[in-house]
Amino acid sequence: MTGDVHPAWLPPEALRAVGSRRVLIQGGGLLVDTVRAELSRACGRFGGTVGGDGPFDLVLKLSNGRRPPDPDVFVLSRDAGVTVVRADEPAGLLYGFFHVVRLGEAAFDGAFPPRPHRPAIRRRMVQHWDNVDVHPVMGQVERGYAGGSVFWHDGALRADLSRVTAYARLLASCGVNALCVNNVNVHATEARLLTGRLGDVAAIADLLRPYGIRVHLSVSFAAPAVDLGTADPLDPRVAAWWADTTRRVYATIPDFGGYVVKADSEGQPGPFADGRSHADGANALAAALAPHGGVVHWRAFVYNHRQDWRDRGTDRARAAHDHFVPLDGAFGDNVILQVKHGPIDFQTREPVSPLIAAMPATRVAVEVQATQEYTGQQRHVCYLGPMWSEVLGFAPWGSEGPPVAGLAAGLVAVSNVGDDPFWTGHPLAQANLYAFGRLAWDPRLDPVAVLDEWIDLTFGPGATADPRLLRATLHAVMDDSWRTYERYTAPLGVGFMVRPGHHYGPDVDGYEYTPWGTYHFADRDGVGVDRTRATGTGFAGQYPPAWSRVYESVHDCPDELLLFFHHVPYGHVLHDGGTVIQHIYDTHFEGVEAVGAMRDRWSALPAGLVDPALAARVAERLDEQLRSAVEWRDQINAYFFRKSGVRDAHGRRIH
Ligand code: GCW
Repeated sequence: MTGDVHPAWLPPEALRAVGSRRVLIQGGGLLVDTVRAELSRACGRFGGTVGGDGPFDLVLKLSNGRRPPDPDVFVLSRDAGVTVVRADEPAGLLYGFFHVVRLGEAAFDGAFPPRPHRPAIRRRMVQHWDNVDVHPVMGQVERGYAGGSVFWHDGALRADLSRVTAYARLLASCGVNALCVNNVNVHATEARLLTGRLGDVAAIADLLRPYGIRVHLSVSFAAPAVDLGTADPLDPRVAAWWADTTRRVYATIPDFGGYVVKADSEGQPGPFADGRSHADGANALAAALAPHGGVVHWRAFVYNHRQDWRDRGTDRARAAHDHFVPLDGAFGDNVILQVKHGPIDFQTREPVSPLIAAMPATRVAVEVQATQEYTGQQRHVCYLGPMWSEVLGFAPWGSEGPPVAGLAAGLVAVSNVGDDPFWTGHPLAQANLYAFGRLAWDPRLDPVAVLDEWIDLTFGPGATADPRLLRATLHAVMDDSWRTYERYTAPLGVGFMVRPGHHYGPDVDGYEYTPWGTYHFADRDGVGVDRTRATGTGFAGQYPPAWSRVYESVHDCPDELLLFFHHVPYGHVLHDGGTVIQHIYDTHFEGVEAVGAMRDRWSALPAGLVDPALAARVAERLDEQLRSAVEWRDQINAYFFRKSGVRDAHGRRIH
C-alpha cells in the first residue's frame, strides 16, 4: 500500500519498463501533459529520461495528420530499437501510453510492424450509485460494498479529492472515458447538483479531465417541476427550462458528457405522469443537450414493481422490450437507450436482453453491474469477466449476425468502487473494474488473459517474490469464480433466491410472493418459469428466430437457462444425462467444495508473498464466502428436497 490506499493495478513497479527508458514526447495539450507527467515521474524513479537529444527507446507523438481524426486510436510499432506510439488525438496518446505500460518489457523487445488499436465501443462509462447525503436505507452508496463514496461524504463534496485523481488514472489506464457521479435514484439533495450545486460537479470534472474522462450527471425527470409545477416534456416551458439549465451546465463544465435518467422506474418520476411516452421524455432532455454535444443515457429498466404475484400473465423479463420496441426510431440522435445486459436485473445467470437487438434505429448502451449486488457483494470472489465476455459475444441473430459488442454504442458498468483502502472492499474485485474497461475496449479479449494483465500489473515482478506461484493461485481462485458462485446460488437460470432488501444470502421464497416479480414457481412436481410462447409468458418470442426457437424448445434450451425459460418436472433430464433435482444437489455440493479449495489455495500462499493487509483481507472474505456458500447449499438443497421428496442419489446429508 502507498499511504493508506492500495495502488490497485498501477503500483510504481508497473511503470518500471517505461520508466527506465529514454523517452520523447511530441505534441501538446492537457492529455499529453498527463502522459508527460506520468513519464517524468516514472523516469525519475527508475532512471529513464524524458526529452533531451536522444537516441530514444520510446517515442510518443501526436501526428495530427488524419482528418477527421480518430479520437481514441493509436498506432504502435517498433523498429530499429525504437518503440513508437502515434495518435491523431491526445486521448489516443494517453491510451497508447497505458498500453505500453501494460506490455511492460515486451514493448521494448524485438520489432513489430505498425498496428492500429481502436476501441470497439466508443463510450466506456462507469456510473456511480453514490448519494451525496447518506440515504436512510441505502446509505452513502446504493448497493455499495466498498465503504463510502470517493466523491461525497455526508451531504458534501469531499474536502480531499486526491483519490479521485488516483481513480481517474486507474480508469483511464483501462480505457474508461466517461463517469456519472451520482445515483440514478435522484433524491432531493442530489437533484440540486444540476442547479445550485453544479460547482461540486465541476470540481470533479476538473480532476477527471486530465485523464480524458467526461463527467455525466444523473438527473430527476421531475426537476423542472420545482420551478414550473410541471415536468411535462411537451410543455414549451419545460423545454425552455431544460435548455436554460443545460446552457448553464455547459457554461460551467464545457466538456460535460450529459444526463443519465431513470424514469418511471421503482418510484422515480417520468413522462408517464403526463401521459407522455419515453421517447417524448428522452427527447426533451436530448434537445437541450444537442447544441452542446451532450447525450442522454435513458435507462430501459422500466417494469411494474407493484405486480400481483397471483397474476401469472405479468412477466418482468418482458417489460423493457414491451415498453421500448414500439418507440424504436422515435428517439433523438443523442439519446442512448441504456439496457441492462439481462432482461431482469443483474442476476448471476440471465439470457442476454432481447431489447439490445430490437432497436435498430436507436443507439443502445449495455449496462453491467460491477458492484456485486447479486454476485456476492464483494465478500465473495466473483470474477465477472467471463460473464461480460459471454454477453458481449452473444449473437442475437445467430452466428451469421453481429454480436452484442457490435450493436452497442456504449458499455456502462455500475461502479464497485468506494473509499475502502482496497477501493473495492474485496481486493480481488479490483479485477472486475479493470476487466470492464478492457472488454469495453476490446470485447474479443479472453477474460482469463485480461486477468493475467491485471495480475502482471498489480503483482508484477519486483512486487512479489514468487510471481509464478501467485499467478497460479490467483487463477485457481478467480478464473472460474463466477461459475462457482452460480453453482451454489443460481441453478439452471433461477435467480432472485436472495434475502429481500439487502440481497445477500439465500432466501428461496424471499421474493416469490412479493410485488417485484416471481422467479421460480417451485411446487412438489417441478420448478422454473414458463416463458415460452406456446404455454407461458411469451418472453422467448422476443428474440430473433435463431434464439427464439432455441429458448422455446425445452430440448434445445441450454441447460444453464432451462429454468429461466421452462417449468419442468424435477425428473427432467438435462443434456448431460442427469436430472434437474440431482443437478441442483450436485452443483450445490460442488460449489461449496470449490469455495473450500479456493480458500485452501489462498491460505497456502507463503507469508509475505503479497502485502499482508491484502492477504488478510482476502483470507477473511474467503472465510465468509465459505460460510455463506454452506448456507446457500443447505437452504437450497433442503428446500428442493422438501418440495420434491426426491433423495440425493449419493446419499449426502440434506437437512
Ligand atoms: O438492481 C436494482 C437495485 C436498485 C437499483 C436498481 C436500478 C439504483 O436493487 O438498488 O437502483 O436496480 O438499476 O435502478
